Amino acid sequence: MLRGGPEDTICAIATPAGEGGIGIVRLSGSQALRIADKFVQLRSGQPLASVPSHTLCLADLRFPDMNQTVALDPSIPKPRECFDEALVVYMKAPRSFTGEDIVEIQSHGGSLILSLTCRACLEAGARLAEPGEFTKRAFLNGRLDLSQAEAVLDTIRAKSAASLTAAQRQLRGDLAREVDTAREALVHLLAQLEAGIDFGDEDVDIIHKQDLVGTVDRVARLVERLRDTARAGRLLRDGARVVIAGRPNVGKSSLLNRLLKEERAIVTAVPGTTRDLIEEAIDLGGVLVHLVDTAGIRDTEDPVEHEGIKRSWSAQEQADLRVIVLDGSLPLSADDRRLMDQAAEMRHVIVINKADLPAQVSPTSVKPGSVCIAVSAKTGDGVEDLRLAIRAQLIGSGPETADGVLVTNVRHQTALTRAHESLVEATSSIKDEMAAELVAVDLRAAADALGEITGAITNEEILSRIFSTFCIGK
Ligand SMILES: Nc1nc2c(ncn2[C@@H]2O[C@H](COP(=O)(O)OP(=O)(O)O)[C@@H](O)[C@H]2O)c(=O)[nH]1
Ligand SMILES: [Mg+2]
Repeated sequence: MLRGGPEDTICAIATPAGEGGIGIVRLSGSQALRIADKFVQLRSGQPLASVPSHTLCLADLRFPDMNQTVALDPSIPKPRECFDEALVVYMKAPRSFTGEDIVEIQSHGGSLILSLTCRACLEAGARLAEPGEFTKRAFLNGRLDLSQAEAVLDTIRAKSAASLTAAQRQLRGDLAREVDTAREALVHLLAQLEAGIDFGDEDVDIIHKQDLVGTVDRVARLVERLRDTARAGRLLRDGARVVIAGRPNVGKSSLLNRLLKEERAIVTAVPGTTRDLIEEAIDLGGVLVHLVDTAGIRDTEDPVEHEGIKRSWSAQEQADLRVIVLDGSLPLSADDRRLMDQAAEMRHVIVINKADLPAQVSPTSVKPGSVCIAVSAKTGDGVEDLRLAIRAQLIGSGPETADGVLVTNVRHQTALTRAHESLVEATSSIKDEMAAELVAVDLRAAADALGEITGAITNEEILSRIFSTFCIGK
């Protein structure tokens, strides 16, 4: 079978495996109509080609009397009779997802029906699509830039409202627009600089140093702002790990249960009850959070508890945020201090629990500069404030996360970092009165790094790395 040719007409089952009310097989390429015509018979008796584009038509699916044996699953005999009825739509190029002629066949969602439909496509001359090939064609045909193509996958995989919003913004081209603005400013500068280089530096001063510094600085700040959204963006996309830590019996497991709104972890008055890590996901205002309850930190002789405490420390190290729980009805201990000190350099929230009991710890007496919330896991008081505090610590509450562009993709983040480094280099070269050629090299590197994000600069290796992570049929 031929592989990889962009001129082939490709087909794939576009709906997930298993049974469903409907299932869709997609055909894309110049031969889509001709191939569909071989096994799709419209009830109206018209040929599919004569129906206006983007119109759903009722049709029967039936194998023609052909003897080819390009079998998808040869163990299944080909039915002689019509094997399903379907709604079929033809989308004429370029007004389709891929920018090519597309035929979508919406049959009943049984795996046998869908594989027979695919088999009919193959026998009529299509080949099976590679993972992500439809989206790759959309990119190659200019329907999407690379960041939008990646957003297709993020959209499909989104598990929380916030990650879906970020993916949708990217899919609509918000990131691409910002990146393009920055890149175009650099390309414009480069043209001016290169003109200056060509004329020699004596009498034609095409661009003033002040203008040059000003533009590079403006672009550097834009790139830096985008890059700095990446941490929050990644947390929004993948979810955050929040680890609840503290001494035994301060109420960590009670707090986990409160946040989950279910009795997930065992709560007892016996210190050292929780020994293994307990992990559950919650939705914190649209942000997916993996909450982890841990063993209480103390000195112990018990080998099982000791292992649990080791796991608690390593979970704390890997956390995006630590919630350090104190028992507010008892004076602070050395272990409490140690936990807070260890968390100081990381994102953390301090919780003074058992606020329903007479207080021995006041918020002002704990760590200055730390966010500190009084709650009662028993009554639920303060738990809502804690939710808000955790969310704010994770993704901030600034305008950039509220409605701006978020960088959620590591590939974009590293490209932005490289672009920024080159711009910093360029700035210092300009200030040091270096030759224009040297400045141009850095500006070119920055422009190219930005171009990688949208795919203005790309190569087959980058493309296959990106699209191979897609599912077949997307
Ligand atoms: N009065 C009061 N008791 C609490 C509160 N939170 C937890 N406890 C009690 O403290 C004990 C230890 O709770 P637990 O959640 O198992 O603590 P952990 O060892 O930190 O996981 C249990 O008897 C809980 O009922 C609270 O907010 N107020
Ligand atoms: Mg516990």
